[in-house]
Amino acid sequence: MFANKEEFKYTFLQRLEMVYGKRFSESTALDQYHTLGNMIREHISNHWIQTNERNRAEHKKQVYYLSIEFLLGRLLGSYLMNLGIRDVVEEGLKELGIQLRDIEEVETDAGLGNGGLGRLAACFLDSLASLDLPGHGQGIRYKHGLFDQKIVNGYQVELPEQWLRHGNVWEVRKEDLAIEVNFWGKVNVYTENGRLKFHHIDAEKVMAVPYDMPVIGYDTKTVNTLRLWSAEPAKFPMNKNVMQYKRETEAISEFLYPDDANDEGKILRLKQQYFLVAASIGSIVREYRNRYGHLKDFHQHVAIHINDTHPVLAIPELMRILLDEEEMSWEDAWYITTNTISYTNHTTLSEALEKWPVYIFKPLLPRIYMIIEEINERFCRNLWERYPGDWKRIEEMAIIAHGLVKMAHLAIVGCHSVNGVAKIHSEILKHREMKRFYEYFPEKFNNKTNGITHRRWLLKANPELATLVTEAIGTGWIKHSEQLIELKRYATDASFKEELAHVKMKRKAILAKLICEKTGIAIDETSIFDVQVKRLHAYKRQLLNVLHIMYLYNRLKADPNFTIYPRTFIFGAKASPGYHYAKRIIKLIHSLAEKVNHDKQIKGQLKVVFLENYRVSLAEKIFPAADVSEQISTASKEASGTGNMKFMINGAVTIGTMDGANIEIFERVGSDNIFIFGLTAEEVLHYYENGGYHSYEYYHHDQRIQQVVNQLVNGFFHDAYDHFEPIYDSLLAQNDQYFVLRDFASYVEAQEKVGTAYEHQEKWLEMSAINIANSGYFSSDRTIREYARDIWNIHE
Ligand code: 26V
Repeated sequence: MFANKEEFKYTFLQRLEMVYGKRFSESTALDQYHTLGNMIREHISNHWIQTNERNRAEHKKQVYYLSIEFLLGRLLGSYLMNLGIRDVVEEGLKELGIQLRDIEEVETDAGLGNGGLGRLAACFLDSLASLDLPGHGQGIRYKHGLFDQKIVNGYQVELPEQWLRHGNVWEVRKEDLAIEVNFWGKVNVYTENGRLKFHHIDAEKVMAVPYDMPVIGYDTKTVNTLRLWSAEPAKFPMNKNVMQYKRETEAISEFLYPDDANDEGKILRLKQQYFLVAASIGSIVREYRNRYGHLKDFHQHVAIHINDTHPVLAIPELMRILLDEEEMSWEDAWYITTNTISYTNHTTLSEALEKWPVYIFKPLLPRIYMIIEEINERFCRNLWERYPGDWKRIEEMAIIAHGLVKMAHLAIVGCHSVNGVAKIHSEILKHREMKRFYEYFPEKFNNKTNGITHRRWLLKANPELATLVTEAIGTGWIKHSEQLIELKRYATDASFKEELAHVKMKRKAILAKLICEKTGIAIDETSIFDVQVKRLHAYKRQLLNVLHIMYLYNRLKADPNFTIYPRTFIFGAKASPGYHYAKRIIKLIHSLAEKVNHDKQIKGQLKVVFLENYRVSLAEKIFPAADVSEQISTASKEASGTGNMKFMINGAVTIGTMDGANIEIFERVGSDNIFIFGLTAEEVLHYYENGGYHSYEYYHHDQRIQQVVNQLVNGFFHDAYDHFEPIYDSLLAQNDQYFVLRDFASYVEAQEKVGTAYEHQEKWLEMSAINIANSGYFSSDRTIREYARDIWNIHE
């Protein structure tokens, strides 16, 4: 089918006409996309079947990565690339008068995630398959992914996302493999043959129907599976309003992160979490029983990884099966469960640490709650033995306390491994956030610094740069990212640097064109492209970036002799729908853009652009064009960051704080090839613990700060009246929790250095090349090898 161009063209045309019942000349890009999709699925189905057969025959240990988010983005392009058939398809289509790129553009992103955690899951799937490891994803098939962002008059408006509107060519519905999930009802406890028995009765049943998607590795025969679960009505209950039951059931897989401000929302979130877990564990166990008959050696053949605490109910759910269905002793069940499951923490922000009220939890999941109570009791008893009389510590560490179930505590107690996602983050977990747990279970804690799939983020997203890299060092880097280090010797090679400059210019021109189409803003392609793209959050400090731009603008206005190297500041960010502060920052960026972009007096030295609806497919167009990567979170707050790695591999130079993985980037490229500023994590944490920071003093003593902060409320932004008052208050009245004013001067200084460095193009290109050369470490292949070796104990 894809052996050569002619064969491809023949099959493609035949299929298209057969399936759509129309002539090729009348077909739309969408018809063509679906035809191509179906051909690819057919093409890989043999490998998919064989991978599963091989896994069974060889009794290979299987890994299941449970995640509430999978931010896959578009799939066509990466399938073509990984299968090595992109050229044949592209050329074949060209002869038919079609651009492959146009077909790729009709695919809607699979945006079943929010940010870093979900994209990491997607990168991990790529690396697992590419390394020939038997690792599969399990998640929820949300009907609507993360909302579509529209900007209206500078304000964010959210629209439901509709990725399934035209169907999903990559999935296979497997109704025969559905799993029944139980909610509500009560538990009958009785004794039979001297054993306590638990019978869950009057439960409301929901059917979990799996949709399988193939995960194709790069240049391998492995095809793993991403299984996404959809909630459907089971048998309609007699005693309930049928419509209500249908609505409530389908709501489970309707939206990613439904608003949980009220109890109704909280119930839905908890339902989603248990739904994912019960369906996943149910199907894993069923398959295992079919193969091995019993679950005694389960942990030797299965590893289950939970991506943050959202799937932490995997612990009590597996216990339930081993206790109630397999009739194991508590000790045996606990041994198997804890040796099967492992956990990654992705944030220390307290608002993201999940705690569920008992009054919601207990009625919704009565048997699961009983098991958690038992886990908690046994754990607290052990603590009492170890720390007799230390009530305070036990209360602090308990899984259930003050009417709340603490999901992170359950995860640490019930897993054999707990890891953070960058060195500093893992250290903060051990010595601060989870200090008590580290003292008790030191052997469980470890670090796995995040990574990205360099195939999507360089080979696919930036073919121009990929070609240049390959011309210099050969193709080995595609499978062995560490070989990128060989580029180091080209960092001083004039002709390589010239080519590098050329590639960057080309990518900047592409982005400039897109910006003009989307926003109407004409930008100077030769200006510095200074980019901050990520979720909008106070700790990520988009505000610091904005205040710096305001300061530059003020200076340019005040002093006609002051000039800067022209800069284009590019933003992309979605704010959580209920996060009003973040939404005001989006408006602020727009108000600033309005002001700056139309001011003739500054002679085009500054431009501000906000790109709407930031998502994976847009990110793939932004990273290749960036000169400067903004990684400016308050030190200690960003667990790792992975955008920083995507910029780096595309040759952007970082301006950033010593936070998350920035620190490890700094360690690799050295202080000459990164712009570091601001407080260190230790200094920030010291302030938090001992006080001593008074933002007003910085405001008072620094004219520049005073001016920009005042401008938030003095009518400078006349289109927004008092809209920015809460931002003003956060900086002064609320004493600037994220140290924006504290780091301002240091940031300005670092930005000046960036500007100067860019003027020395030769040196800048050397920095850029050194960043690319050192990015190999940040491949998710390296991360996954570490998980496989240290946590999952699996082998290729
Ligand atoms: C929490 C919440 C709470 C409110 C509702 C929506 C929502 C969604 C997600 C989360 C957990 C966020 C955790 C997260 O995404 N952490 C990011 O993980 C990346 C991968 O490890 C890491 O690079 C980022 O630094 C970290 O912020």
